[in-house]
Amino acid sequence: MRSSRLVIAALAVAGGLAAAWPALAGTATLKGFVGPGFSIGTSSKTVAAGTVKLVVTDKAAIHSFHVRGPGVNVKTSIAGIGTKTFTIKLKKGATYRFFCDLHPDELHGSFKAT
Ligand SMILES: [Cu+2]
Repeated sequence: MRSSRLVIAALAVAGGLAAAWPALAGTATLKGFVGPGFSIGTSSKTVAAGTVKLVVTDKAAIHSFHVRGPGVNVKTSIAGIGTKTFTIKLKKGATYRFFCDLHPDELHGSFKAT
């Protein structure tokens, strides 16, 4: 009785790992930055649609990095600095805008999911 339960638990763990593995391998990475000074940008103007790891480096205590578009609305804080990673899901053909919440007219840009 006891050993059969262990086997079932082990099979469930192995199945879970197998399911998670291909998703991790296929995840694209997009880098975003804001600061120092009045600068904002991303590592690319286009990124593959689907699950994307967005790594934002926020070097300014007066800016945020805010990304908005279909199904996505993530941001760093204005006062905070440092690196923050978001897992976002991009829709094919959609345009995503990024900007600073405090200076949206000066600091903004966009990228497209292809
Ligand atoms: Cu700002």
